[in-house]
Amino acid sequence: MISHIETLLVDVPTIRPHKLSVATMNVQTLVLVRIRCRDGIEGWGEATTIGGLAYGEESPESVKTNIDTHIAPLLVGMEASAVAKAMAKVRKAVQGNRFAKCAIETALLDAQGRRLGVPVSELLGGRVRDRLPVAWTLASGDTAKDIAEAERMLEQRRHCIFKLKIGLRAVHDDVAHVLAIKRALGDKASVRVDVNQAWSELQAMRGVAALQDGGIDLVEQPVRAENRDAMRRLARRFDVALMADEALHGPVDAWNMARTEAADVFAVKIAQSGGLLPAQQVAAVAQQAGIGLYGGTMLEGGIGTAAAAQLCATFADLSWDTELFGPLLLTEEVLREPLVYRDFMLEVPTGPGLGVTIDTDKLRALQRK
Ligand code: MUC
Ligand code: MG
Repeated sequence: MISHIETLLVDVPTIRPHKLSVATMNVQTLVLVRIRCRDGIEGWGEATTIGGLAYGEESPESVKTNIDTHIAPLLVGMEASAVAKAMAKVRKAVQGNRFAKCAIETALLDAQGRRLGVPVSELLGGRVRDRLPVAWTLASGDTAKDIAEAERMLEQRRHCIFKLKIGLRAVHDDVAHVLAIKRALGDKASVRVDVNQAWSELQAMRGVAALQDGGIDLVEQPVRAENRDAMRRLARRFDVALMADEALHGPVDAWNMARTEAADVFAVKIAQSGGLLPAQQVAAVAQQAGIGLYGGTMLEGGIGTAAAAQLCATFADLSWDTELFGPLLLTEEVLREPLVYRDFMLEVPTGPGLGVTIDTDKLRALQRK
């Protein structure tokens, strides 16, 4: 039986400013959820977003308030091992709030995995892989710094796929920045960009053409999420892979994007999808439609990253890799044993549940009072 649900806000400085078109991050606020059960088992989940309300319509504070006030009371007293039943109740009673739902579902699955002695990946049908290729985001805002950072990552064999955050500057300045990095790295790396919705369709036509000519492998969400028609026209016009990110708020969006041929690749994110199970449905739609898969992140810490890794391990086809590097962008680790990044890969934890142990003393110290 679910006996107690607690939410914590944890503010962690980033290792350097992380510049997106929607926000510059110097701190990441992790929203962590702990579910305690009558049988002594507990589970953890995470609902982290980017830049307060700059990225999505849920803020860390709204996630906490809505879980504490509206979601937890629905669940306390319910059977903890009936995860689907608990989530059906939440999905029926609560509109939207996909990040909050993701944290709750993650914590319930973590607890259930621990109860049964299996990793969450086994509850999702089982693994196809134990290691995931991980991209790194270059977003210092400075071309020379980004090149030096990429060279370091290649040398350390940590990342050979780089995603560049653009959309803040004029299109030709952004393109010059990206192509300078691509020229410096050559064939040693895959270079991709994320515009985070910043371009109009006309800007995108100019920008994507130049990026494609310069050997860039993928362009992520160049235009507004709701402008599915522009995405479709861009996908049809260019050969470079076009990826949907903010446009995907779960399986219904996935189906509509697939039906209208509005993307070549889906960034599958557990939080944006509303949980691991809905994210698995997003992936299923993609696979049926011949759309490529990419394991996306909201720059979560160790708990959310482990959860996403458990899901991505179940994808038969993961042709566009993952970007599950969130913990590496943060100055503080909330896990007792950090996730293992080695040889350009993240190793998917093999222990029960999410396969990670929380450092509760550390968490108490970091927790927002
Ligand atoms: C996004 O839009 O993809 C993922 C990696 C990163 O640096 O930012 C996030 C958000
Ligand atoms: Mg993105």
